[in-house]
Amino acid sequence: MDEARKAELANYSDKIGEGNLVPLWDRLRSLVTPEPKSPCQPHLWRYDAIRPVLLEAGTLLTAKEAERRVLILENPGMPGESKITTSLYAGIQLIMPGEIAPAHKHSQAAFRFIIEGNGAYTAVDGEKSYMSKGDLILTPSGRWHDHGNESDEPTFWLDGLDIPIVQFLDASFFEHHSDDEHPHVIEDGDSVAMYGSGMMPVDFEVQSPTSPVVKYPYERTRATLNKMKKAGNLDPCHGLKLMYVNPVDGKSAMPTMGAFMQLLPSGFETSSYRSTDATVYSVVEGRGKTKVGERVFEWGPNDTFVVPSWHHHQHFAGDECVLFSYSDRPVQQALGLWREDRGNR
Ligand code: GTQ
Repeated sequence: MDEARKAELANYSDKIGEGNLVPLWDRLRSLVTPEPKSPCQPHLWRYDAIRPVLLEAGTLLTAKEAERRVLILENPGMPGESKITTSLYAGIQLIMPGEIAPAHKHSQAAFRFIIEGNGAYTAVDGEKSYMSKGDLILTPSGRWHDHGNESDEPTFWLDGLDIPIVQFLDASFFEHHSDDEHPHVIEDGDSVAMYGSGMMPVDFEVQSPTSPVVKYPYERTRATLNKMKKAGNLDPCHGLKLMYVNPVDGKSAMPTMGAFMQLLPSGFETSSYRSTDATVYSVVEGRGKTKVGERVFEWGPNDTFVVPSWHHHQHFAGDECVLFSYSDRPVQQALGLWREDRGNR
């Protein structure tokens, strides 16, 4: 294009810009990309580096003062945005013995994936779920929740929330409870017994797209993985992989976040895989490494790492490994956008 025409088009852009109009021909290639193009970067956070500084925060402010004593895992490709992927949030939360993180509710859905400690709890609408390592506890959108620690050890967990999705949709509401704790009215484990044992109360009415099971205990998850291991049938891309489901409809336990647990036998190498759901991993057991594009991340128990959308990756298990992960897969599937590529590279 000659200089005169370029100047003419630039003039035109300036002129219509005053009316809040923009020519699509300047933007089309960056708006509609041939493949996912994300600011999200692959990254790993070592638990050994987080634990001491989070404990230090434990001496600086109480859980009540902080409301939630959390260090956000912020993706280095999106500084200042409090996101681990473009659509999801991650943080590591600490609650010290005797503390209470006061009751509140918000539109954002959350889960807690327990990393360290035994005997702290989350109460959801008054149902207490006591925490052990590897448990998944759901806090669905709009439900009261408070956290407490009745044990004598600090308790750490991974918080996964759909904050960026709710932000994108401008649908955020938040409220404090009038008391620090919503009255605790239901015994621990009630929801697992009522809805998560292959049976349901006969007149159960679905009131929410989130699973009525509040806690998915690691004991059960691990036992299922052990059974799968005995049965064999390893998937070349995933090893043995489970999805946390809502027993009401067999879909994802949460509508905005998919959660998974996988086992990689000792020495197992996964085939190259990519999918459009950027995925956050939390290492439960074992040591290994993950190759993401040209980068290699070595990980061990309680480390967190993120694989961005549509990045080729492969896992290499050292000893037998168990990996928890979550992503926005149910959102993409509901919208017909989710894609995977099982290799050939
Ligand atoms: O525990 O309710 O990491 O509201 C971020 C926001 C945790 C929580 C977070 C929250 C919470």
